[in-house]
Amino acid sequence: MFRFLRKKKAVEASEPEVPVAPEPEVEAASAPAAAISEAVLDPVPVAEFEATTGSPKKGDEGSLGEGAGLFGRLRSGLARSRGALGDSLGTLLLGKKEIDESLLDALETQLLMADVGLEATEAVLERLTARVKRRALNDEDALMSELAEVLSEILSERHEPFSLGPAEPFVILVVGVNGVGKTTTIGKLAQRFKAAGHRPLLAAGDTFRAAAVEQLKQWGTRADVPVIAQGEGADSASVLFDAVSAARARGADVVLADTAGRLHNKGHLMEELAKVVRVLKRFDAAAPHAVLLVLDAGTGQNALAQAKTFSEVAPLTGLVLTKLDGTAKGGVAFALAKQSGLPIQFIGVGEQADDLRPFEPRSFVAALLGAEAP
Ligand SMILES: Nc1nc2c(ncn2[C@@H]2O[C@H](COP(=O)(O)OP(=O)(O)OP(=O)(O)O)[C@@H](O)[C@H]2O)c(=O)[nH]1
Ligand SMILES: [Mg+2]
Repeated sequence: MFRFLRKKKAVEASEPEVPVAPEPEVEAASAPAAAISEAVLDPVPVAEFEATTGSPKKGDEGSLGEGAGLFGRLRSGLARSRGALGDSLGTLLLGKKEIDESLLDALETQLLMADVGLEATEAVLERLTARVKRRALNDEDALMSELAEVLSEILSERHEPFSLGPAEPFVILVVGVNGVGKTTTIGKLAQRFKAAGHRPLLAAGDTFRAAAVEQLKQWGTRADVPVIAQGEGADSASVLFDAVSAARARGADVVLADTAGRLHNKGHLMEELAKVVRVLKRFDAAAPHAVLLVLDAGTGQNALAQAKTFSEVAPLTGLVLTKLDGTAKGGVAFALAKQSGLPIQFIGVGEQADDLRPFEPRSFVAALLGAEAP
């Protein structure tokens, strides 16, 4: 049962803002391409590498529980979406004792405006009506609590926490349109896996921009993991092939492969991605073992179109929904859960390493609606 914090509004308002550490500056590569080519970039130990509070233990990379502090961070990360969804739903239900037609209409409008999408909205309204009828509820807190249960249910149906399978190296291909947070997500995952006792290796498969290699190298340095790169303009598939060979030679158990941002409506770029997948399969028919599509939550309903087109060229296994902290469109998580056919496995709610966190439906809904940690 969800417990709501509406009566504690004053306390919440005075909660200190959680400071957000800036991302490292990413400079354009100063080294000539030749200097980077064939480079197997050895890790540089970083003394100040911080083990984050969110560090999982080995074996639970995708099912981290929420401590009170982490939940507070999640809640502050989702503040804008809570404004668009949770608070307005709370206002609609205020003083309501039953669900009538006009309340259903208002809820529908609110859910659609908050990017929940048509299918998920219809499902919410149907299920809520059925539950309220069945239980003969008659006060606003009970209604809100039922709404939270229904929202959690929708997110849970496809839910599947990320986990590293037995394959070694376990190859994770990270794809998505430009600027959604692919490279950052890889850096954060590298830190997370490393903290859980794994031996990750990064593959600089974005060969379009020299700066992309530099950016990945910085994350490699931070997380103290090796980065395999070739020169700018190299064949992305060949970099990944190199990386998997290097992982085998060095005993790395996870390969995190970056790829160039590509617009989902550009056929030739998508064909190139299909080639990357084919080349990886030559190594191991089961590879890539995971293909994560990174989506910027701020794109709202367009995220669905991206999921559809990418799934036509690469065997997607899960979604990463980033930048939830910068948008009011967090409701798109429901649309994705209902319509994409893929589980959301990680969410990004800020720029610190532990702001990339395993997606947990109940925590997400509680943070979105202003309830206590489940
Ligand atoms: N606030 C916030 N910023 C994020 C998050 N994830 C990524 N970013 C920022 O988004 C920007 C783009 O991130 P990148 O990781 O470079 O994105 P990308 O998909 O690799 O971009 P391309 O390689 O150009 O396609 C960076 O400034 C990141 O710091 C998040 O969850 N929250
Ligand atoms: Mg990138």
